[in-house]
Amino acid sequence: MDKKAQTGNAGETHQRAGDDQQLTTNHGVPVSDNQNSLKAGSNGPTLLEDFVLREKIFHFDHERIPERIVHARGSAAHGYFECTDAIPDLSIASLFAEKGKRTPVFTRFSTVAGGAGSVDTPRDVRGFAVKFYTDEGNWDLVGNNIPVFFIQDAIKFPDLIHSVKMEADRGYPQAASAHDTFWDFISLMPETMNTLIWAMSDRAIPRSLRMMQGFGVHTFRLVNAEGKSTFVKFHWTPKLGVQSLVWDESAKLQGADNDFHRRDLFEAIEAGDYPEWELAIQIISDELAESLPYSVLDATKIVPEEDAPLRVVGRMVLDRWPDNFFAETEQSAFLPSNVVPGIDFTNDPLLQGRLFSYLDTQKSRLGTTNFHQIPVNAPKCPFANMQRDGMMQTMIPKGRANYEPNSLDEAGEDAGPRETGTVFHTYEDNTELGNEPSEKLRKRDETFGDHYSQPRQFWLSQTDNERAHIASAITFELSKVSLPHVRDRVVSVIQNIHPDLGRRVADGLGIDLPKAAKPFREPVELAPSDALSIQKNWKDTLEGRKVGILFAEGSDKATIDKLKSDVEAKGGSVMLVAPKVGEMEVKGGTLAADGQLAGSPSVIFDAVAMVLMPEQVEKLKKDAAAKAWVSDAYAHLKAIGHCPGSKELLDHCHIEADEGVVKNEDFVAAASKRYWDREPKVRDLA
Ligand code: HDE
Repeated sequence: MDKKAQTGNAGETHQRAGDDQQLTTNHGVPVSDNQNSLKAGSNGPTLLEDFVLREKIFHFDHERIPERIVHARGSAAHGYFECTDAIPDLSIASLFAEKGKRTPVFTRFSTVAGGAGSVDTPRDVRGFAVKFYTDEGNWDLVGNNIPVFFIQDAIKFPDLIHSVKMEADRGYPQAASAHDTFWDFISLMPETMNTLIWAMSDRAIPRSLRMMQGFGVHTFRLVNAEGKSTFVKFHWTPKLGVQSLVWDESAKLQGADNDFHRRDLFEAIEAGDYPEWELAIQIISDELAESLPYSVLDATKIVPEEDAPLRVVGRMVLDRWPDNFFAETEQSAFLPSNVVPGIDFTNDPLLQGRLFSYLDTQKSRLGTTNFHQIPVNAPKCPFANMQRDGMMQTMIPKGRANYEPNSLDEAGEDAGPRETGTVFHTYEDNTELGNEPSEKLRKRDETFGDHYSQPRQFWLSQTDNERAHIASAITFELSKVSLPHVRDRVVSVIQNIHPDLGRRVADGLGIDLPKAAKPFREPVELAPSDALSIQKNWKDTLEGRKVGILFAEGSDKATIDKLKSDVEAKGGSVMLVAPKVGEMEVKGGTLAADGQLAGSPSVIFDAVAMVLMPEQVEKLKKDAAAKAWVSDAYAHLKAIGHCPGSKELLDHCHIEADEGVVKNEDFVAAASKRYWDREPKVRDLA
């Protein structure tokens, strides 16, 4: 009997209604009329007999499934992982076996707190989940864009999430941490401090999903053919560099384009401008792990790149948008417990809890233990076992072999799958890092009690401007907290990160500086690390960036064409914006805009240029959308290109000349940067 036919992959069913296809019911019955229900007379009642109507409405009524309890809003794409540096010395994982080997992937990015229909640019951690369909099973690296997590032990996860989600009685705020319950929890749980400072930094307002790092967060282990284990952390580095928004820009984007990140990912893939990341491993030798003043099993801590450098092992390219959002993105199920031979867990107590949670949640979200048969979740290698039945079973196993051991083969029947070939062996040593397997206890390693050394290291590693953003972000969030004792407690706790931070936030809020809280364990001095700063690693490039060019009737076409082709030559994309979208007369021909001014505010661009005649500027000076276009671009520290005609609009908006406000001739060189030095001129930072 053909074993593959008995137990192979769930097939992909593509249901397409095309011009040449007859419309049918779900049971294949051809439908004669999709416009009118069946009635007793044209003014008569609808008949219960109408199975076409009933089936259609029945199906519609049940189209939604429960959204993810966290990470509900997400966007995903298909692609591949290519090994660029084989590591058979470290792992037998087949995807790392040889240079050039490609493994299909499905990658989903998400916000954490908001619902599925919430916005793309709140201040929030972003999920970065990758499913590798390896030839020895699926490996899911379910990470975030921040390398640390708020809590150390899975038992605190429901509390953390309850506190950050909309408040239980009032149902708001949606997709925001700026409220009482989150800060109440945070202030009582100093282990959150390291992730908090990351989450209050510009990391939490990424410019694009294509411009975020990703991290596996936990320490994992690679296991080689000799059974030797090596601790590693996984890092994704975006080819386009890491870029963030400024807070005012991200807040305004929530009105201008709810789908800012999803649209950007879709458009990039449609344009063939495929998002790409490098995957690196950070190898943490046992000696290093033992010498560090914190535990590598503590997910609230990083291991600085200066201590354990990154070794690039591959790249991921996302080159295909899902055919159907629900079937693939919504129904995708990622499980940290999905590992393959050569990759294994560590005793990180947060990771250990995740190994249970993700399997469990799929039953309530996808409704069946057979969620692994949904095409996006099914392995692309054959799978075979004795698990049977359950709701929505779509496979048809043949034969009697649904138990093991059996001797059916002795009677010439198929006996079912056996354990042969490469198998997953759990790494057995449980005495690493000084662990003493002992009596049952509810206890953490002592070093887990150091809550402040790393957030202080993060603070000291930032530029002055980034520090101002962190202090302002905490000030903003606490300004939304209505319980004074919570605000005070946060300020007393964050003083342990750095006295400056506490002072600046107290000052920004206009409250007295409370006494610093007593740390559970005195912090140690850690050397600052440049890798922790976005601005120190900023990549001046137009690749993947979008430029808006404002024009109107009578503008000079040659100037617009040149600006457009120069930006595109540097890898950027251009959107033409005008007060009207229809084709209009311009000097040298006709031109149609891609977007109307009122619906294409400058927040959706990385840099803007204007090609306008003086008489058009006179009109635009009375248009609030035009003034906001210019003033916001300036306030969001973007390059602004202008011609002699449009300069008047800048003056009208009180835009002061600086390095980023340039003539159109110099625009392309200026457009790849943000002008941080301008910030003190446009807002009062804490
Ligand atoms: Fe998750 N997390 N998580 N998480 N998580 C989920 O699983 C959970 C944690 C992360 O695009 C849920 O299928 C527990 C850390 C991502 O579908 C749920 C704990 C990290 C995604 C769940 C954590 C993450 C999730 C909700 C503490 C970064 C979205 C739906 C022990 C390393 C995956 C689902 C996607 C999703 C539980 C902590 C990242 C409920 C119990 C740490 C990227 O099972």
